[in-house]
Amino acid sequence: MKTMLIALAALGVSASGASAHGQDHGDHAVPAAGVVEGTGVLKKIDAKSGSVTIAHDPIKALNWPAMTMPFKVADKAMLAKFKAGSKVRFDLKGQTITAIRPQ
Ligand SMILES: [Cu+2]
Repeated sequence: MKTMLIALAALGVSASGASAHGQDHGDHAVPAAGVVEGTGVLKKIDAKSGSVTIAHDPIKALNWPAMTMPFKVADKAMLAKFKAGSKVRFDLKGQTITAIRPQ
């Protein structure tokens, strides 16, 4: 019985660690891999501040699950031809989108 409780406690720790990882992956450091490509749907475009909210698909290279999150864009002009609802493909360097194109 004692052994079982210890095993459950260990499971609890690793499970909560995993979910925190998923929830706050937006704060992760820049991956060593450099530019990574992602796909998703534009939810919100803020051309003035140069940021977008994307419901992105899982990004395997970063071990990110699918989620909706904000990104900065390297150049605001890149956003001119997009609308909320557009399906896009984007290059990501850290938390910044360096290129974006229709999917
Ligand atoms: Cu995300």
